[in-house]
Amino acid sequence: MSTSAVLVACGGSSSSTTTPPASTDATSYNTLWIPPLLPGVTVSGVTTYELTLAPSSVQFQTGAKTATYGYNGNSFWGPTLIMKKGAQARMQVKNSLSEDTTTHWHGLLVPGPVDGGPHQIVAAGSSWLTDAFTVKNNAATYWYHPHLHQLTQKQLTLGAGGFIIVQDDEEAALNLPRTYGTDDIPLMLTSRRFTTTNSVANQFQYAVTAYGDYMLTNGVMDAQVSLPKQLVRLRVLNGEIERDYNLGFGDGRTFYVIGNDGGLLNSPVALTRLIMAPGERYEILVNLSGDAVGSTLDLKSYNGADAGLSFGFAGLENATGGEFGSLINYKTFNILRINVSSATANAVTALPSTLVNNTFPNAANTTQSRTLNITAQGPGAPFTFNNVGFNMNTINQTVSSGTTESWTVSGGNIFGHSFHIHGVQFKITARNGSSSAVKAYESGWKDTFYVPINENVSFIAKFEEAAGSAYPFMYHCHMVNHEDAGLMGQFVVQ
Ligand SMILES: [Cu+2]
Repeated sequence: MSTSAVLVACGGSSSSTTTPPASTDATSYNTLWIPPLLPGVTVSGVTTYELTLAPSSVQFQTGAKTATYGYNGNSFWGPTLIMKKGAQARMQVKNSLSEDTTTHWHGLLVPGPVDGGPHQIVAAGSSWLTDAFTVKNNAATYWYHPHLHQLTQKQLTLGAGGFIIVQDDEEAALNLPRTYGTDDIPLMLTSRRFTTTNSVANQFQYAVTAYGDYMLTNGVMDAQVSLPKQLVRLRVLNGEIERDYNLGFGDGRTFYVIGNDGGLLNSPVALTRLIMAPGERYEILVNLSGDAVGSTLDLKSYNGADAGLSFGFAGLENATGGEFGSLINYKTFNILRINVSSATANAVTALPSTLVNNTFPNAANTTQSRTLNITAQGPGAPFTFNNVGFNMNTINQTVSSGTTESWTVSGGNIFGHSFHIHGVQFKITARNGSSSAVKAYESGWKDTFYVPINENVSFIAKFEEAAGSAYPFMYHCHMVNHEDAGLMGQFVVQ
């Protein structure tokens, strides 16, 4: 069976660009928007993905429309890029904004000049075409978003971002749901606050807060979707500025993590709650086979007092507004209303017992260890790594190409954070020094992780993508308000 044929041949939602509908009524629902697919244009064996970032607007609230950014004519977010492992690809980004941007391919194994970090500026009105690269990533869910220093929060808040789905032969050989928009659903989770004139609040560096008041699922408030009575795959991205999610279903049912940021797990992991920090992706399977057609099920985030979370979890603050509050902080809130519909032909109904056979970097080959402590000079002061704020002209770490390193990131005693590193997929080896404290559901390839307050996380990675000082790789907190304020460093691989 051809994965791509199935994936591309799905329903009408994949071929049109639609505007996320508005919601003013929390007791009614709006249809989930499924981003259109962008398979790229293949010439002489190289597939080019063309993106154009432009201003747009969305009727989120009654009254004035909200000014937004979107790629390829979409009013918030962008198309889903489809790539095949082993193929040749290149990216073209046209910037139709009146300000500079960059486009980072979060999780892709590409060299520094292709990575789209803060140095790779696409000036207002100009275009950027990358060199061709080989798609080296495993089948998984990745994403793209702006990464211009001190404007990342603004541009992401306005809606600039999109999914990347990589396919490979191992994934294609498994009996998994993969009909995009039908039983294989991308879900981008975020929230926004609006000003009295319906502008998106919190766009700018040092904004009063990064928390939104209204949940947006694929850019849609109060989203609902019809899903067939069978095994369904959800590709979940925490696309937030700052909020952590603690996902679960309204009836407490067990679901299954099958994939992490950079690939499938060795086998599915059953659970009822899943914590996701900004930037992380988890692919999950939920079994609707036993649900009645016409019944409903809610995907929720359990961020309230009764969820067993501890201080430092972003969104647990007990306030409805202000710098550290939001209307959906410190509570359970809905992410997606699911309406169960009839099963499709050839429905997948059985959970695979095993998935892929991952070979992770060998700890015995580690030649260098590094420690990054998240530090702050006190409440209100920007977070830094090892007391050094980000500087575009400072290379903070030098990694020897082809070597395996062990990094430990310590979260500090102020807040929990989300750590992301460019240019590699890694394996989490310990939490607080304990390998057994690594959760089974995060045992796969990762590029982003949650580091709770007063805890540390260790990982090993083999650094095989090159990056020089002109276009170095970044490591940073993926709470982009923290990143913009300086919780970022850069490294070369040479
Ligand atoms: Cu942070």
